[in-house]
Amino acid sequence: MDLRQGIGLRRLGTTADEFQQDLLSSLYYRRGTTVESASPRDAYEALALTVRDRLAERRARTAAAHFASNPRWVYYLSAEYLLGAQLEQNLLYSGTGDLASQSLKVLGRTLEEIEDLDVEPGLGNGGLGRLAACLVDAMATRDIPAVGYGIRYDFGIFRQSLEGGAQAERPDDWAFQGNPWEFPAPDDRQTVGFYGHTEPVAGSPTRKSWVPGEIVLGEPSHMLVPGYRTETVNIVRLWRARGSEASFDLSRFAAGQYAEAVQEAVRAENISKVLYPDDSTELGRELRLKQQYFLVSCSLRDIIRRFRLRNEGWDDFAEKTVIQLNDTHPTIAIPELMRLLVDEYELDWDKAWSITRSTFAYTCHTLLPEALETWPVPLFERLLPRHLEIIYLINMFFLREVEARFPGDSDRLRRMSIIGEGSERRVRMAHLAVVGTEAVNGVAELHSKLLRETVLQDFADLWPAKFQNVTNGVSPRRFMKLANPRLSDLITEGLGDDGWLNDLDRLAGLERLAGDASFMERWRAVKRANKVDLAAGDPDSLTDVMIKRFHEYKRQQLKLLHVITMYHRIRANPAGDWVPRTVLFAGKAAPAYHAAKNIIRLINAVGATIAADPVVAPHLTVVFAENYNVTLAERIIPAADLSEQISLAGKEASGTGNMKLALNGAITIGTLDGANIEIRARVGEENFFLFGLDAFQAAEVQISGYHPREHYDRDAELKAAIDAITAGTFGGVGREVADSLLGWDEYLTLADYRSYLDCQEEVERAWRDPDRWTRLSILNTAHSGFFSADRTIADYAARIWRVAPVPVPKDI
Ligand code: Z2T
Repeated sequence: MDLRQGIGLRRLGTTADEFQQDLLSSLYYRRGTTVESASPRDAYEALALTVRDRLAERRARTAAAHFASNPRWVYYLSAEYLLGAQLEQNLLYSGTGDLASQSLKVLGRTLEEIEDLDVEPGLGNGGLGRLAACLVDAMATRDIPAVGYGIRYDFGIFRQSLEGGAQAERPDDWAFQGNPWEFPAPDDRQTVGFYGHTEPVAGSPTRKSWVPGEIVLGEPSHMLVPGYRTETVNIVRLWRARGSEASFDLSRFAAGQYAEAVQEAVRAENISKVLYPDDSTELGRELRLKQQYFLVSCSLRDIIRRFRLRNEGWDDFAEKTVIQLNDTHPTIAIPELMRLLVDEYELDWDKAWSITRSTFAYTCHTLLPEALETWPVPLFERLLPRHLEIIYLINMFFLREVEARFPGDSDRLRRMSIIGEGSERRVRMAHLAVVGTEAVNGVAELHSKLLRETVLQDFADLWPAKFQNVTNGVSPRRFMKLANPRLSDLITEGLGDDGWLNDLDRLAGLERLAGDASFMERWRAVKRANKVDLAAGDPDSLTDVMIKRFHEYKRQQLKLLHVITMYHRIRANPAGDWVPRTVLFAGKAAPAYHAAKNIIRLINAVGATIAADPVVAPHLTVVFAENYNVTLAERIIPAADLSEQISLAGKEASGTGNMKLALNGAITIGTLDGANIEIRARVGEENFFLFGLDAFQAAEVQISGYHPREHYDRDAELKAAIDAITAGTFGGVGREVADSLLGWDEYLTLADYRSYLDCQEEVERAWRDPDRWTRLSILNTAHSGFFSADRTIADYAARIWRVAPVPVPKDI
């Protein structure tokens, strides 16, 4: 690649005049309209293109610098990205916010109204997808040469609304009006095969030729991922499935068989049609496996193409390439790379295996058994026959290695095999991911430890050095600067400069202001103003938020039992000195997850009962905010006083909402689970509300036989809360919730109830002392700098990827 690629590129103007000229050019020449007839949408698109141009110029220089230095590249493979709205972020990262507000005046528009048109691409479910977005942000900020690969779903995560208090789902046609942030790259399209059969290759014992039965095109487009306060602009490349030209049957069309004429194309395009809306459960659907292979096949060929631009042969491939697998979703990349190397590039098996193993690394995001992906062997065999053969070979060599280390331990072989031999044979993707990678990491200290000691214990025995921890982190730009400008300005003033935005440990400097009366007063005023903006409940009430996907292990039902108990207490003593609270829930439930949807319905029924009760309503409000997404999170988090992180210990791998809330000065009430433990260790025990069983105790309770009814019988308030549900106090809604709590209570909700209620009283004691609360809040922010995604990326870069930054010169 020619170093001069970026030279001679016209630098775009940085004055208000020049920006306005470019805005008008975008409007006239790219939107094809005029100032007089420009709609708000035209203004939005013209602005987006003008801002995008500034980043594109940096992107061109980034590409030139990266290709010139031929570095080790990081490829992040993820089935999900929750990038959030792009306009505000790109204004910030290109430093054009003021220019944009100024220039929009010529169109008679304000930036605020234009920002409302910026739709977030909801290409993910929750934590895992948002983590991918925070990590690509931090990779660019840290000048790491990286590409994120994903799927460009036509429909993102469903839009949630409440109908009669129950969750209803509508499709999310996010790009219906176009997406100005995306660059199509049709020249880089790939073809992907499915089904068919394999044939032996004459003269080679290991090579096979795969004759697919279906061919689909993958068309890439990319979104720009700028770094903050640096020149680097990386990309996220998203693949969209298309039928080939041959998939349109002209003769059928001519015969009037319109549906049949396009059926093959429709089948192809269905692959990237919709994001599977399951957080932490696996459905095992054929289309999902197709999506995974589609992502992997397109991305690996693209990675090889990029490697070939700068290198010859295969000797340097692993040295120049690291591919991070975001959970097991892209794990078929391991047999796919083997297939490409052995069958197509004719490398011998051992050489191919050594390249493959040293190219990949795997991040695991769960411990829940139902979230560990396995695929039925017959399905695999039909869809990806050659990959199954390769997996069998990988497994054979692997089990030989185990046998050599642990001779005669057939139990161990059975446990560790990539093929599970239950009532039906299944491919265990997590096992494949551990066997085929150089490093495996969990996403918080406790999670990584439990991985080593439980689900992956046999593998940790065999390869102890392979297992690592990399604690998650979040983008301080998006979740502080953009989401909470008031607090960010105050922090900058307190610290003297805004260097903290890409060096988050500097927040520790706030510690000395935690007792400063005027600073505390202003801190409180910021929180109050954010609550006024959010407009959910009285801004002077304690804003208690539980915002995350709905899942029984996260225990929204525990929060609800607390709400019902508060309701009972207030009714019993209306004149009591109650701490006014607004309890805000937000989150989606997987559409087929009935138990979670019942909890949503019950929350709304309880909320309605409370709102209609003149005795209780002045003290307690329950709000359910519909359609939780990144945009809504950015509004709620700055307004939160109390952060609910109450999962059963040992179940939440990390959590990242917990980090965002702590950074914004919310105090956590939480169990010793996931990253809560690390948050508590950093902010200090006295600044964190801890309750409940720890992971060890929870496991003991479950092993020794758990009887939820014993808690119900013993605790009058708990009994009253559950009885109110069954007695119909909330309109008869939620009986299934009560039945499951009393019947088996898989996540020990009742066991932690009393401890949780006691802890909430501790919370109220702190709240009644505003200075104490404000101090807690400031200290939470001050000591959460570790949870920057920039630190997470520094850890991956040093310990897993072994890559160094490649700064992009301004004058390349
Ligand atoms: C997901 O969001 C998470 C784990 C999954 O396991 C799947 C999805 Cl879609 C397969 C979450 C974890 O539940 C959460 O604890 C963690 O913080 C997040 O991933 C990012 O690591």
